[in-house]
Amino acid sequence: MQNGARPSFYLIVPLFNEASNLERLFGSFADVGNDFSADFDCRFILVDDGSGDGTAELARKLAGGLGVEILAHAVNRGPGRAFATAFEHLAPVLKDEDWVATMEGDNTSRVELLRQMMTRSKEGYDVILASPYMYGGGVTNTQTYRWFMSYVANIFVKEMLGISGIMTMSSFFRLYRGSALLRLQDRYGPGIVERAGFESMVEMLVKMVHLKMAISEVPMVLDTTLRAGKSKMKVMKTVIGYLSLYRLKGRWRVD
Ligand SMILES: Nc1nc2c(ncn2[C@@H]2O[C@H](COP(=O)(O)OP(=O)(O)O)[C@@H](O)[C@H]2O)c(=O)[nH]1
Ligand SMILES: [Mg+2]
Repeated sequence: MQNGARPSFYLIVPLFNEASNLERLFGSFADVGNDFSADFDCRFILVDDGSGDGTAELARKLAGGLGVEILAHAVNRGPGRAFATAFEHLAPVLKDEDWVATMEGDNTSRVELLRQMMTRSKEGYDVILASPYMYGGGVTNTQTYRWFMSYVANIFVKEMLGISGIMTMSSFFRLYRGSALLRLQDRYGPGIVERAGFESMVEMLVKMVHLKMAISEVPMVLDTTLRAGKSKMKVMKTVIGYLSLYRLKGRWRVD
């Protein structure tokens, strides 16, 4: 998987019925390769989560020559399980000096921000979040009610978990230091996250806060017109998922 000499830059993307977004997504992989392949071996890890629209098949067709690995769940298990599958897959090869980015598969994660995220992380951060809710970020072309729900959920989750100083809790688009993921794996197991749903992104941050990791953010404007198709997030399931974190956060504490 690695040629040993250079650090790796891994990009993990969970996919559920994203066939219509794949061509553009692979274009983004080429952009990431251009930006990072001078310093890193770039590897793209896609996790197809039981899609019924031919996502995995199309991804295999488009993958040629780009350093893409496609992992697949036979049935839909949720984005948290997809991330756990990818982190477990990385566990045997991940090194301190590697970097791991995670992002959405619907082209709403703006990959050109990865350069800025990398610059920021070199100041010593363990994770950099792409943040629609910080100053300079934003959400555009989204129905007001959807934006409002997401905004309120973000505030509510922070209040519930007693976390302050982080503007965006739920974004998929992040850049992790390899050594930070290795510490998380050491403490919480190779998959790191145990929640199956969208709340797994918040779980990950709770665990990082418990381990006193350094977290920073860069502003991102989230533009949902960049994706083909609709959101796959199930609202009630996600609300229940967020609430379940309250019960679990104590169990994840480190002392
Ligand atoms: N593995 C997996 N990924 C999912 C699932 N639902 C959504 N995703 C992916 O998670 C990302 C975010 O989902 P999306 O539908 O864009 O949610 P939104 O951005 O909150 O509207 C996208 O890359 C989806 O393909 C799922 O059940 N399993
Ligand atoms: Mg999305």
